[in-house]
Amino acid sequence: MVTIVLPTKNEEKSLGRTLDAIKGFGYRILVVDAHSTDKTVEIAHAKGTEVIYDHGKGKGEALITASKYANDDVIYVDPDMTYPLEKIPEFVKALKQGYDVVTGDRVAFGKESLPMTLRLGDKISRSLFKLIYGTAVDNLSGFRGLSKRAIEKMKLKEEGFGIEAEISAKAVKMGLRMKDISITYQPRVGEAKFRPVTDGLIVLKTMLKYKLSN
Ligand SMILES: Nc1nc2c(ncn2[C@@H]2O[C@H](COP(=O)(O)OP(=O)(O)O)[C@@H](O)[C@H]2O)c(=O)[nH]1
Ligand SMILES: [Mg+2]
Repeated sequence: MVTIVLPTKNEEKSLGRTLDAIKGFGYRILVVDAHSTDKTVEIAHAKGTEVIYDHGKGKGEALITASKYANDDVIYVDPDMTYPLEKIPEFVKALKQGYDVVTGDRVAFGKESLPMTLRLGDKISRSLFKLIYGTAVDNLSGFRGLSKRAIEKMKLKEEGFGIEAEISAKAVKMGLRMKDISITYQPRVGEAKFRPVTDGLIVLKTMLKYKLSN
């Protein structure tokens, strides 16, 4: 069964609402938690959701850990109220049609989809990716679908926020079938974990790393 993976590090303000919004789809839901110190896990358990733990090394570690527990295609999405969760079935449909990497593209949607503060970083990341790999991807999107086949082939390694760039890079290099779905992006509920400079540089380094490696 398709698994929806929700990475959490202190997301008590938004996890409950996220779970309520997605439970009706009937997919398996898996919370991967970084030993949150707030009520995140309590909320997940109260809603009957399966919880597994990583070591808090970062979002990448969470997704890698979760993919070992998934037995089919995976949709992962930040449970921070930023992404249009009602689009999840559209992502699943694309995977079932044979796409391997489905990316929620915030940039393509236009000005309304991203706040000013995020737009510049996202444009830079997208343009650099195009320059290096020849195709534009919303490289910082936290809403994606991966086919079972892609997960097995990619053998993901990046434990931090470089994971998105690793997925995009490997998808292009391995010739996997990619599809973008235009999405909106809402202001975040709760505290952001992405550090613009430190993590931005990690994303850039990751893009270069997988261009240079085999
Ligand atoms: N399990 C786990 N989740 C994490 C970790 N670091 C960040 N997250 C989660 O990963 C998601 C992405 O982080 P976020 O702050 O939303 O970054 P942004 O979407 O790039 O601004 C959020 O749901 C975080 O709670 C971690 O070390 N482990
Ligand atoms: Mg987020």
